Amino acid sequence: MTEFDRKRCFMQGRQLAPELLASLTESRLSESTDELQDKFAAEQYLFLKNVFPKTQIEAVRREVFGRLFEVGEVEAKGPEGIFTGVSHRHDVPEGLGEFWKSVSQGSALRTVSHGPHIQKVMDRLMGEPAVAHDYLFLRPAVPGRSTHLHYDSPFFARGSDRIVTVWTAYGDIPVEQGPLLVVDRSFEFTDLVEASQSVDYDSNDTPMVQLMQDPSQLALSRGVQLKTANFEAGDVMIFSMTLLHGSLDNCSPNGKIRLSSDVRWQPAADPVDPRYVGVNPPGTTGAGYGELNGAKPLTIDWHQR
Ligand SMILES: O=C(O)CCC(=O)C(=O)O
Repeated sequence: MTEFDRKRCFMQGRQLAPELLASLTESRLSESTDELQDKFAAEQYLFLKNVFPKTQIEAVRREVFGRLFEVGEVEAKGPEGIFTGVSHRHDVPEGLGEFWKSVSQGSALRTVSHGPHIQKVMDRLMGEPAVAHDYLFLRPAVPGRSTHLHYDSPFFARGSDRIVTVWTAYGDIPVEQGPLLVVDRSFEFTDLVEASQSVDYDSNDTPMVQLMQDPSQLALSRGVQLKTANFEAGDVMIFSMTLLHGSLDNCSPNGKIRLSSDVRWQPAADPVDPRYVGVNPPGTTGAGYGELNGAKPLTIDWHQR
């Protein structure tokens, strides 16, 4: 396991207290299904190492950064993913939403995010046939971007109550480049969990569900740790709707973009929220792929929800 530098973890410009930080528990697909299911039940997450081969991850980087190169956002067509600091994305004739839909439906990306390998993993972990939502949240995070702490349940309050998030690292993402962070045992914060479960987020008028509180203060007051890791290309985090999570600030000094996707999976036997299904999924608020942070030119700040 690569230890991470606890002094290099920031969220929204605030340095996280090094003594509150700890490593995510690592898991591997070579462990037995029982072991993996027990670990998920105990911690409500699985940090699965090396799920996808580097060649497939590289293909995703080439595909996505190739599209961002077309709109002037990255320096080269290849897999490097270095932000230029400018964007011509507003000029695409099809509009921002259609542009982002086509990037989000790229074949190399979908081969990883929705392909037979992850399908087998999710069938196995769920212990029954699983299905992925078609709607995919692709996140190219330039330096300065991060996601505030939140639970996912408000966005997936319809359909199945057994949904999980599958977050995939498309490239090495050391802590200074803004990987995922979870608040350990936050499924036990009954007040916060119940508050999040009372919200069915469906429009921009829904009150904000992200927590603006300093993550270190929150962890300190609840007596828990903040867990993250130096993610490697092809690592996957699977977590429940009742685990508080966000992402670290991307602090790359050379403009390296953090690339990840998150997709929801659920038992196929359960009803699926129609907002997240199909070639033109409406998305959380009905604005399709255009409502996502990823749909914004990389020069524009992310919204909070
Ligand atoms: O990648 C991020 O910045 C946030 C991911 C997230 O919130 C999620 O996967 O639910």
